[in-house]
Amino acid sequence: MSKRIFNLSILLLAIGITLLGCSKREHTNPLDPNNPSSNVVLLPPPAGLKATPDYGSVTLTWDTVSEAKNYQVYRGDKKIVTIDTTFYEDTGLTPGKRYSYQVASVHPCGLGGHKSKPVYAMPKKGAKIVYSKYEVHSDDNGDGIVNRGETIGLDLYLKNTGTSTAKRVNATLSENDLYVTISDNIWNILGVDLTAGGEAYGYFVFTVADNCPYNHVITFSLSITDKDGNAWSDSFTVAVKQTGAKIEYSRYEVHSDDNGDGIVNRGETIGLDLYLKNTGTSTAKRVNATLSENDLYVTISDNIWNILGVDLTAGGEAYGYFVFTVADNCPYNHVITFSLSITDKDGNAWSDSFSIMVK
Ligand SMILES: [Ca+2]
Ligand SMILES: [Ca+2]
Repeated sequence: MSKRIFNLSILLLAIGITLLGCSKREHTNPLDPNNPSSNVVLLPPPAGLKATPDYGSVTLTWDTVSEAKNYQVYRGDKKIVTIDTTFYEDTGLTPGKRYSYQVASVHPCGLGGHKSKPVYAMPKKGAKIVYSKYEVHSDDNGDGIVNRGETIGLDLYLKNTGTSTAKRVNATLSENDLYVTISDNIWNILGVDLTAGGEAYGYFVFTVADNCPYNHVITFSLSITDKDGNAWSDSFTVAVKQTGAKIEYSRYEVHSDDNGDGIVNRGETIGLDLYLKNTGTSTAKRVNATLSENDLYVTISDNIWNILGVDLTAGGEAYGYFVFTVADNCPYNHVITFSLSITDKDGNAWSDSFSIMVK
């Protein structure tokens, strides 16, 4: 046998003995004289174990043990989970019953160490009402998104995450926001009973100011009570978004010209029906458009879309009237490029352009 192979054999033997010590130890009677002495030193239990009761649950937290692979959590004598975090929420517990918990550190080879000293917790009894979710019930442009300048009807859902029924639940909404005015702040299903796990919704109304910045986040506070004198507070946020409207140039028609042939000729004053289209996903409110050009041969005399303030629904089209004059010395086949600047009430701004050839 060469020296190299001999060394390899020694190494494999050493690994084998280590693995044997690691895997057998847990199942071996320490009084058994055949118990192989192991070089594995079990890890100490984590310090700082805390048990915090909630409604029907207990949350455990503990300090990290630096060498631990993971942790074994015991409820009473029963190992309920092996986990690699330093927290665990034990749910589905009986309110009012006392539970004990211990945690052990697991060595990288898989052996669990000694358990920590037990800690105790008693899951709470009773009702607990919290914010669950909201849905936009109504808004001005009908896209279901909270936009600035809109009055919003909000379906607000509350949930009972406790263990018993809350009777005659009442909720009021408040905020401390420069851009928001609540006009209906009382939950309109006053007095509903909410069973454990149950959900119910009420209706609130608020208005967002015209000058509210986009992506502004409104924080609402909820104050909730029930007949039995319980009181809870919760909060939730609503973001103010830009609308999904997008206004673009669609087409034009010559509404009037000097010789009545419907063609733009030099020397003519042209009345133009200009069509705009909403290719976005929500209504653009109070649309405004102005026309401009940078052309030696063109003078615009009416550059404001004359149907100012029209609302354009998603997919909708509307036209306005513009007037311009083409100079007498404009070359034939000259192409005029017009620019469009478009805005709406929600502060959206779009630009587009189109061209007309002088024949
Ligand atoms: Ca909206
Ligand atoms: Ca003409």
